Amino acid sequence: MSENTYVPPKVWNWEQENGGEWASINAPTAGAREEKPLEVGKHPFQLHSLATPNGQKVTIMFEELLALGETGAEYDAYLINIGKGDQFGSGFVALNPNSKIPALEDRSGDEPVRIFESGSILVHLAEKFGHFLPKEGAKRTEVMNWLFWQMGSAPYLGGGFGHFYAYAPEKFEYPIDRFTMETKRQLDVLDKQLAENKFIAGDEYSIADIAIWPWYGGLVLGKLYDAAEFLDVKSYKNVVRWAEEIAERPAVKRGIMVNRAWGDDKSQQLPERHDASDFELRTADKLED
Ligand SMILES: N[C@@H](CCC(=O)N[C@@H](CS)C(=O)NCC(=O)O)C(=O)O
Repeated sequence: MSENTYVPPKVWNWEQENGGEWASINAPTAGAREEKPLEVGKHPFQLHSLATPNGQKVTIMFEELLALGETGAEYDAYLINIGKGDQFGSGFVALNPNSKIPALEDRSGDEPVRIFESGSILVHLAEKFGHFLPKEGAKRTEVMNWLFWQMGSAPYLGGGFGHFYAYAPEKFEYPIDRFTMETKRQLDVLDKQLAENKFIAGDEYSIADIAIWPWYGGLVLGKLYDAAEFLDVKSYKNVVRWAEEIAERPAVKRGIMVNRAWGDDKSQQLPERHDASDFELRTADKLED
């Protein structure tokens, strides 16, 4: 157990420089920090996001809908650089008062509709286009069960395990132990479910898979927090089988490129997407030439 001499004061005070990654953007207050309108493109859907796991859920969903021939799902995807604080611009805050990506505007109807929280966005799109969410009955409930499971569980993986294992300024044993235990428990929940089912909610690919894969699929495929060995992800064989299968879907391959603007392989980054041809013509390697 690490030695700790911290005694909480009677009233907490914000010390801006706590040294952790993201310290420069985190604050205990909400609301816009600067006047900054959002751009508006030509398509019915205007997405403002970043290719983190939460952002990837939505771009995968759009690419899956387009792959099914739903041309009404065309979208403009604009980059929100959360490291630079774009999420605190007035235009973004009007779309999502919680200042977190992903945020979507649906301009397909008479009045624009704002949608924030990735789960709400997935349900909105699934209902609008009639795909990846059964319309009624037990099958719909099971998809919703797992969709809400993801929303409640991933903060322990990202904000808990990922934060203390990868981002905190020092390694503290207590939180790493606590959140590793919980992350492994969650992986075991998924492993047991996927031992009995091809996809998360049964026989069919659904928004539950689309929500869970970027987090837990990413983790077992070694793409999150450099933690695959530490968590012994290979032992979750059913999760690995499912994650590898979903990674091969062409729409998933495209979806994870959108709003990505970091990493070594620039051919796999499409910082903004405004047209299907952008995957061929406007990846970061091509924009540099
Ligand atoms: N529950 C939210 C979580 C969104 C979220 O945490 N987004 C992160 C990136 S993965 C973010 O925008 N962080 C910026 C910040 O906290 O300032 C959802 O599912 O949409």
